[in-house]
Amino acid sequence: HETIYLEDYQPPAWLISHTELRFELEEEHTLVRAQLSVRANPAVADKRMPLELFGDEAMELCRLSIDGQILETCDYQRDAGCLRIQNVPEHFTLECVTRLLPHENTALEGLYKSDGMFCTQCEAEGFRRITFFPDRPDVMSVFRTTLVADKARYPVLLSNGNPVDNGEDGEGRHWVTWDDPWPKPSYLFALVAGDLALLEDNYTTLSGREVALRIYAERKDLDKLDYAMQSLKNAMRWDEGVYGREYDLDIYMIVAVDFFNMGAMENKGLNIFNTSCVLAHPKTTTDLGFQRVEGVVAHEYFHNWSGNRVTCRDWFQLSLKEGFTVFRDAEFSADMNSRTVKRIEDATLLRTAQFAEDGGPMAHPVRPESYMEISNFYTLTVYEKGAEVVRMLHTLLGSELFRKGSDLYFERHDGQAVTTDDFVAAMEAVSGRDLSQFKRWYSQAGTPLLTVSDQYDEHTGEYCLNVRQSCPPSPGQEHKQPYHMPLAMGLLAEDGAELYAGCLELTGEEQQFRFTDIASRPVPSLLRGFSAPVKLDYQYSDAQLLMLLRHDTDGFNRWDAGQRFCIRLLQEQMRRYRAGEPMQCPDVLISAWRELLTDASLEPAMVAQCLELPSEAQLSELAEQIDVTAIHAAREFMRAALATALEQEWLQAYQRCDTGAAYAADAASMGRRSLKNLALSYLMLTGCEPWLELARQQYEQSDNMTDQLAALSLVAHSGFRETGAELLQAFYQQWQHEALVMNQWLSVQASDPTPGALARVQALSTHPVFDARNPNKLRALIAGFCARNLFHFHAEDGSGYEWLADWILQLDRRNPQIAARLLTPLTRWKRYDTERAALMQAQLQRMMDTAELSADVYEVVSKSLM
Ligand code: HT7
Ligand code: ZN
Repeated sequence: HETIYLEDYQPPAWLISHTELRFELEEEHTLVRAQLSVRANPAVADKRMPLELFGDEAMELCRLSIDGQILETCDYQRDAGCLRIQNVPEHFTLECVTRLLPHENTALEGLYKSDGMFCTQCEAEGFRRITFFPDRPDVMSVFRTTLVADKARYPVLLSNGNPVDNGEDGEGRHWVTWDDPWPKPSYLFALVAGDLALLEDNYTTLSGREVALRIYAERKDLDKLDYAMQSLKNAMRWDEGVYGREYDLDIYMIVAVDFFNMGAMENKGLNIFNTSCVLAHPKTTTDLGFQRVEGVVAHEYFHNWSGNRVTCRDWFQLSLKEGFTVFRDAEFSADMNSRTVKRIEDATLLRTAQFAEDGGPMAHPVRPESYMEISNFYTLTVYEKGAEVVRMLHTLLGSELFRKGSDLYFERHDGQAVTTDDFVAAMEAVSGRDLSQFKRWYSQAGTPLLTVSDQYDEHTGEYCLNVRQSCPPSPGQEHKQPYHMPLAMGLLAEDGAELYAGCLELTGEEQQFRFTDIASRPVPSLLRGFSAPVKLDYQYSDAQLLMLLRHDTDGFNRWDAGQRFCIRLLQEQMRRYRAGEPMQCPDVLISAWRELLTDASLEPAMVAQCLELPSEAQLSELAEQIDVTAIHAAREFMRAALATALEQEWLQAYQRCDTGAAYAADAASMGRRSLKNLALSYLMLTGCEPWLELARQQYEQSDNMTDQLAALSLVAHSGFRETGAELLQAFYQQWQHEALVMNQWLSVQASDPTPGALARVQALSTHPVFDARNPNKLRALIAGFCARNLFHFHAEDGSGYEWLADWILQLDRRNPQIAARLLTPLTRWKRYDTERAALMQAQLQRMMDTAELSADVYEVVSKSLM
């Protein structure tokens, strides 16, 4: 498997101004005729460069011609995914006919079938599975596409742009031609053909353009499209208001498909969505699901500018569009819901999963320098850390200058394929600032650590903060240079009064900041709002953390202080557990939580965030060496202790939040439900019958999936095994025909921490609702067990590891992208005790010894074993 390097980038020698495609979609095969208008790139001096087209090795080439002249096999070279033609004229038309087998395409890249409908996924390199093409993001072309198919089976025929012509072809076949006036790279091409139902609406842009909004899904799901439609309209309005960006075609389409490797895809004018990111109905979708739909619909819409109008020069620049777009969707969600809660969720994801990626064998900079398989680089680092990098630019420049920078970026590069340097250059131009040091965020991997200490002189009233930054080595990067970052902070007096609030800029390895006229020793509130994606080490006392939890004016840091305190206590219980000492839950924690729980003036969503203990995954990420058993034991002990000590308060909070109001998908109602279900989870931990009854009642009487599923999972994961089994069966009976609900059903069982977990998931893998060809089902069952049932996945005998490796080997032949993604938990083997590490390593080695691994799995396995 070959490695591609950023430093080897060369501009394309040949450009394609127009691409005309004709798809004959049939049951046994699809014929694709592509006509490309090719011309030499005037910016490349050497006009004798061969024309290089990418095309999947397995794709059948039926005919190839230049200006009508058929090429024989001796006229071109075809090897490993590439077709080269020497001595071509400066301008010509290339015609290429390929024959595809979409119904046999289980990789879900290129053209494939999902539940009987044809659809495509071309990012990153799927177009080369459709036809031979310079399938690289810096070759942008205008597409005209004709789809021909049986009218009864496929009444709906869609592609990018606007429909410009249609007709009947006889023998029950019909055709539609679509024209997309905006030049685009091939990764943004899409088609859909199927028997689909439609929800239609319209939108008038700020400048008065009428846009038809169409969301397509299977007929049975038509009642689940309203929330996505509303989210789309909100996103369109928001992008006009906040970024001054309008939509640019007459139609905006979204299609829901059940077989999809990721969440959704921003194809120009024709987004294709995983059903899990577009369908939403109170009865079948949880609050988390609603929020996901809102966020992903907005994300794909925002790509129309940050991704489509201005795209990436090469795949190393992926974060140019993904980091920026995640930042945009996060700000949108913050504006639509609770800003602080959104920030807490994002910071938690970063600290738990992205920091782990940064510390693992697949660690890479936001702009990677090399890859074997680009699909492996759609990562938390590129997306989430990339978004944090854009957020830091926003913080450093302020929102006005940032908006000017974004305007300039879009104006300078509209219609171009550019780099992260171009993005930063626009920010430099409007601010007059030198951001060259800042760009290290794009080139250096790893999570920086800020070590902060302070001194206070009570005679002079001077307070001094010393900040040291460092960053551990990562693969291929031994030494790191200091970063430029914003450190938002405040100083609080012992009684909680705020003495200072502001934002420091860090640039040096070690810096001192002095504050004068400080009347008494202050408590620093550091890294407010998680102003940089770093780890923070400051030796807070317990009292200081509890004071910040009570009084910090920054909501994020209030929550964070509480979390830091809990982490400290949990780590102490882990130590006790290992030493065979009794574990303890101190009274200070109980009273602090009582205070939060009984303060009805606090936002329920925030209280719920504060009263959730750090997850086992986060505690793992924080550990020097991960002790799965001690983490599980300490956390479970603490949860049980808090459940018993605050039983009355949990009940009161439950009752306060259980308003009896009909379901609403707004932030306040979601917040109440989250606190209510958290309270129920603690009540259930007491093991008392009345709370089982309460949970059962909630299960039976709730009018929404959030409450029903919460009750189900609490009972199913409890010691009340019989009732748990009964509810699981009832749930199955009620929802067996709703695929997305069945994913939840699988997921609840896969994450059940009670004994016998592996046997349960093994049995579920042969259950009729499970389908190993469907990525959502695989994620529910396999990731549900391996990533959300850590105690059992890491069973001492290595059975969890072996089960996962069996799956990876089986899936790799079918869907390499999914196989490589599911592999992640095994890549972290070096973080565990010697015995577990050896067992995990052995499974990786077993995979490595297997012939014909895909590039996807090979890259992850080989880098993990280094
Ligand atoms: N830009 C989209 C990426 C994507 C993707 C990548 C690899 C394999 C399958 C995929 N499906 C979608 C999604 C996004 O970030 O908006
Ligand atoms: Zn994206």
